[in-house]
Amino acid sequence: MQTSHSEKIHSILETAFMTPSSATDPALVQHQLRGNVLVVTIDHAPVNALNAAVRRGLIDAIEAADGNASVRAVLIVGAGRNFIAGADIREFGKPAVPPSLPDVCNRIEACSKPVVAAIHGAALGGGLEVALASHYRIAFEGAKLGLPEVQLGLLPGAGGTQRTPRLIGAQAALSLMLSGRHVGAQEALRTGLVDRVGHSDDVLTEGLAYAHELIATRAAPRRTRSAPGLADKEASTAAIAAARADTQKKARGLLSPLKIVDCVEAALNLPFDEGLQFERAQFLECRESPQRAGLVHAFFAEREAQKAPETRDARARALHAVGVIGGGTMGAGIAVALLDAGFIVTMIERDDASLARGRAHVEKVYDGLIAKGRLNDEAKARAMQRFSGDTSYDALADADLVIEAVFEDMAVKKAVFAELDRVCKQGAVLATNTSYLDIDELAASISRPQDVLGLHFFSPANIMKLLEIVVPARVAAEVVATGFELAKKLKKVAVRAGVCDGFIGNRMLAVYRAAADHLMEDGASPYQIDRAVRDFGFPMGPYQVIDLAGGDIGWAARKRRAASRDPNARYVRIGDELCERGWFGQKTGRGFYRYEDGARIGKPDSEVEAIIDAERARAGITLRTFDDAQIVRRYLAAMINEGANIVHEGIALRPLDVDATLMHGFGFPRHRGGPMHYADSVGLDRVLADIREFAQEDPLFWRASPLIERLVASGKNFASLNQAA
Ligand code: 3H9
Repeated sequence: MQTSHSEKIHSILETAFMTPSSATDPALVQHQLRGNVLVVTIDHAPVNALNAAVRRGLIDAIEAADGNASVRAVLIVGAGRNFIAGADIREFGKPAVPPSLPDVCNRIEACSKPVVAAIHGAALGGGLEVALASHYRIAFEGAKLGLPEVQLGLLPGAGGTQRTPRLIGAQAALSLMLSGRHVGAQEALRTGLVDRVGHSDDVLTEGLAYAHELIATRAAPRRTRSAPGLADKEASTAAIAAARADTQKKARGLLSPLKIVDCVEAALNLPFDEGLQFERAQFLECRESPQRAGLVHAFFAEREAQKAPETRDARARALHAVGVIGGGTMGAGIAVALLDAGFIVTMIERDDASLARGRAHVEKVYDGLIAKGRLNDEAKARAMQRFSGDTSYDALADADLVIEAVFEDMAVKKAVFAELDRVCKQGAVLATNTSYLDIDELAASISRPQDVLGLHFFSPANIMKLLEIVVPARVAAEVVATGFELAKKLKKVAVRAGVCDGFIGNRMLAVYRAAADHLMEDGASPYQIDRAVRDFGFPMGPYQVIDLAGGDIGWAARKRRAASRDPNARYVRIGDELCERGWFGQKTGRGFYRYEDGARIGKPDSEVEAIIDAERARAGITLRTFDDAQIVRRYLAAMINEGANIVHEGIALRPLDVDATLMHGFGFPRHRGGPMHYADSVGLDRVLADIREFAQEDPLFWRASPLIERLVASGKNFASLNQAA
């Protein structure tokens, strides 16, 4: 459908008698008289974002419509796959260029001829606001309408907060703007966001037919500013109060959600133009905030991270059938992620009993979703039809990709890979889900190292968005490209990582957790550390995470690494002490917290505090107090410094890859844009000064990254490295 529409629009653009709408950029908005309808086409690839030239072009087009007596109606359409994806996000943070989008929307609304918006694909943010300022709206099947500004730290700032509630009521408008979710054409029709749904493939023809119908019935411009959606003042007041109470609970320091509620209140209580002014002031405050900068950085970082050099240079191999080795929590989660993306999955386990357990793990994930009402039995049955299990590797002969998720032990993994080498067809991608083992060594152990890739999922693998694509030295570019293609199909954020202990995420985790341990031994309680980290914006503090994942996992890793640890490096034994008592966290009812009667939220434990005190005494620590800000400074400095080392060594391609990793795999607050963006926002020189100050106490742990030193010396920041790949 979209192709035919876009082809049509482009063929119109190529015809004669076209009037460029903007002297500065003639191609972006075109208008052409088709009979008595002025067709205004926005053609700004890839998503018709409303940059200055498009805004100017829209005003010119409406002026042209008003000034031409032959024009009886206006039809606004988007070329390509979308109507309009919103304001041009790349313009934020740069000097504003007139006309502003609110002025454009007001001009459209003031047009003396009926204006129809024909919506296909995305009509988001400012794009939907253009449609709301139009007088009539038709949305086509497959359209995505929404006001997602909140996800960028903004609010709809081109009349959206004033027009939407007038059109669909306060409650529905608040729900749309506070969630940022997209709605389809049918739902948009039901809520009153649009007037009709278009069913044909031909947006232009059906849009024109609608415009002609309006002309024939002498329909007048119908301005949303006068729509009656807020007529029931009592219901609107109640909806606003409820949204405010809910948002106060959930917003966690975010600026724009409460401002959205304030704007809807202004829509209810103020005349339209005053409401617009109020909205503008709130919008500008959000636009200038560091939260907006962080969230826009996050938006681009997760898209840029997908553009590894191999995805440009090589073609992905075809993927249909996938094998998963191991039916534990990780293997089952990976299997579910694959099934959800439509793959045929074969699970391999060593014997029937293990296979039955693996299958049960997979079913348990689906049953959990059914219990929460997110899935029905039929959908589960459909997914399970594509699932099979076997105890023989021979069942993988036709697999296009195999992902092993067995025990973290090099010898065990090598044995698995030897089998894969034996049975898999030529060209199959052989992937390991190892968290830290040397994938170069693993690849070198078989006859086809060019096919070996790291695919590091995070638990629960069907939920967590992050997928580290770990690139060993001898892998073929097309195998790496296949990893990125898989991530796209799984709807994951893929980040390219080099081979090292822990890759990007877990390597950083080890360091900032050590910084937390040092703080704890020096005098901060784990409860204070968790609170300070949560208040910064992480969903959980480090000790809550340990209790959730199981303290025994880190304990086993520490024991494994004991022999290779630098004997001069500071080592905090508190975690080991807890594990020696069998306190592994939630699953054992005790860890850093106490979980009474299966509670998921732990309570501080005085016995843990006594153990910490004893360890402090044993280590001869002179106790100090830290305020929350000091805790966060150390925690973040350790994270940023290791992130810089990772970029310096080429393990991550750019700082933005580190940001995407921490945001999608480790709960780094999105509105702060990831640790590297955060470092830039506080000033890299300040971070370096912190590291140097902390180094006076522990020079071994706090060694400033050469990359930070170099950037500070040359007056640059991490952002300056994000362009180069
Ligand atoms: C707003 O409107 C404020 C107003 O209320 C008030 C103003 C006064 N600008 O995602 P994709 C780029 S705030 C600039 O991979 P898809 C994107 O970076 C805005 N660029 O494609 C990528 O570039 P590249 C509210 C944008 O098909 C390319 O387009 N709107 C914008 O998977 C393709 O993007 C939003 O928040 C933009 N607005 O998904 C909508 N949008 O090729 C944000 C995209 O160089 N956009 N790009 O990597 C989206 O949700 C998705 O991009 C969309 C397409 C669903 C449209």
